Amino acid sequence: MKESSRISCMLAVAASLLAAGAAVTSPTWAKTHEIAMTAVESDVVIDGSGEKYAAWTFNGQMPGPVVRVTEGDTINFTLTNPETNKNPHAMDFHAAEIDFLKNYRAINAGETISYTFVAKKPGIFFYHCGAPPMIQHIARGMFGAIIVDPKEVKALPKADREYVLIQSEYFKNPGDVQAMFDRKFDGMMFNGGIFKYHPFVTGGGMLDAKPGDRVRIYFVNAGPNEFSSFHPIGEIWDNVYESGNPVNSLKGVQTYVVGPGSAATFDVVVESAGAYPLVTHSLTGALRGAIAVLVASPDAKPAPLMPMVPWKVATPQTEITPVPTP
Ligand SMILES: [Cu+2]
Repeated sequence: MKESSRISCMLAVAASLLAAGAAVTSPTWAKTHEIAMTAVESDVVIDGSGEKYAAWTFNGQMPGPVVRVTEGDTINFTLTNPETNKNPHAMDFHAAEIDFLKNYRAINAGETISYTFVAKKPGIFFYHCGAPPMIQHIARGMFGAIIVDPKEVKALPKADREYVLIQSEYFKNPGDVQAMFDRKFDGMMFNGGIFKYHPFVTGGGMLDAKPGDRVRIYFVNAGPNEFSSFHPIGEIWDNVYESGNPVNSLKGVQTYVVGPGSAATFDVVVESAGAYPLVTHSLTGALRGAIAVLVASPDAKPAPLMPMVPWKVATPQTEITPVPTP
C-alpha cells in the first residue's frame, strides 16, 4: 500500500470512529427536556369530603407532575425553593445515575438548583424530596413518578389505556415525625387521596376501561415505610415488569410486592365488563384507603395518566359524611 493511501485509510477509520462516538453520546432519537419544578408548601385535599392536609409538594399537587421521557433522553432539571417556604427541599430522581452529594443536596428557601442527567434505563421510577428528615418530606407529599419509555417502541405490548398509581402513607399530624418512624400511619393513599378511586365513597371516582382493554398501570410505592402487595381483585396481572423495564418480564402474576422506593409496570387485560378493585393485599393499607376500582364498561371515556390530580372536591356530600361539630 502506498504511503498516501495508508494515510487516507487511517483518516477514514478515524472519521468512522468519531462518527460512532458521536452516535453513542448523541443518538438521533434522543431529545433534551427542560423540566422545572417548584417546592410548594401548601394545603391539599386528601379525601372526598374535602379534608385538607398541610402538605409539602412539587408544584402544589400531591403527587407531583408525571414526567415522561424516552430512554436516552437528556433531562435538564431545575428545582426552585421560593423565599416564601419555611423548609429546605431537594430532588432525587431514581431514573438518574449521577452524584448524590452534588445533585440531590437540599437547598434553602430562596435558592435554586439545576442538574442534568441522561435517562439511560427504561422503566417507571420514583422521584422524591431528600431533604432531612426525608421520612417527613416524603410523608407530607414530595413524591412523584417519571416514566422512561423504551426507545424500542415494540418492547412492550401496545396498551389501550395507561394510568400512573402511586401508593403512599397518610399521617394525620404532618408534624409528628416520631409517628412516621413508628409506622403509625392513619391512612393509605393512591395518588394522594384516601379511597380516591372508590365510586361508593363520598367524592370518590374510578379508573375507566373498556372490556378487552389492555390496561397498563405504572405503579410506584412512595412509602415512606410500608410494602405494597399489589393485586387486581377479579383478575390476574397478565404481565409485570420489575421497575418497568421490558427485560424484567413476569407473566400470570396474582400479587406482586413493590417495596418503598420501588416501582413496577403492571398490565391487565380486563376480560369482561365489571368492577376490578386494584388493592394492596396488605389489608391494613387497603382498608384504610388503598383501593382503586377499575371499572370496565363499553362506554368508558378517555382518561389522563393520573385522573383527579389535584383533587378538587367542589361540594362535599354531607348527608353521607357528616361535618364534625366544633
Ligand atoms: Cu422537601
